[in-house]
Amino acid sequence: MKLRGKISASMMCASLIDLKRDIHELEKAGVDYLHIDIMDGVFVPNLMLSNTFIKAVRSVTDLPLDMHLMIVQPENKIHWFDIRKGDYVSIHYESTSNVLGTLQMIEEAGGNPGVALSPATPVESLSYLLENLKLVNIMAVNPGFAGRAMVPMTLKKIADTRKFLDSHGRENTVLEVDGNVTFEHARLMRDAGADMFVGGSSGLFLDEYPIGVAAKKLYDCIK
Ligand code: S6P
Ligand code: MG
Repeated sequence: MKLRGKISASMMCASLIDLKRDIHELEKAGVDYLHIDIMDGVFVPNLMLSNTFIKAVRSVTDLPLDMHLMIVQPENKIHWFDIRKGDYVSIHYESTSNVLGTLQMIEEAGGNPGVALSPATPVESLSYLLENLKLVNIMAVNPGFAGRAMVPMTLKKIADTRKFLDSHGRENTVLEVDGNVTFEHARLMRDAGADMFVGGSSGLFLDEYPIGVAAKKLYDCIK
């Protein structure tokens, strides 16, 4: 059975000046998670968000977080983060030689562990991690920036991932898709088997619609 389609709002696309206003609009719109991209300038060529940012977010909302760590050696940094029950915390498969150990650390810290796969990383990388995984984040763009175009193989990769998870008895592992989630792409990604959609500059923080209207349209695409 399909999991309910969920939206995880990409906070690097929110207004840093009017962050509180945007978070309250996201709450009103009923988004499921706040997606927090953490970038270290090494794993990806960009610096973004931080544990201090998370603290600020926590001071104005109880929404659960969906942390996406794009940092090298995450195993040395998991303890920096305020991880709470109900949060997802994903590390990149490509970011450490100790993927399994880091997932175990996330679980011990009270979070739901996830693995993100950059576009060129095969789905089969998940083979020996499935028992420790609550979420797989399929990157639809090369990680590092908002506003990039979807890599064409993404829809096939989502379908392959869903098939892979289901054939290993992991129907309840959440399949998240991150990057260039437009309304049109969201429909296709949903049909391919995605459950959680990162709403960024393509489908949630838009010039033409307020957040509440965009969220409603996006939810309509992922029923
Ligand atoms: C990219 C990052 C993403 C972006 C999101 C932006 O490295 O992991 O979470 O914030 O993809 O969305 P969009 O619609 O601008 O691609
Ligand atoms: Mg992300």
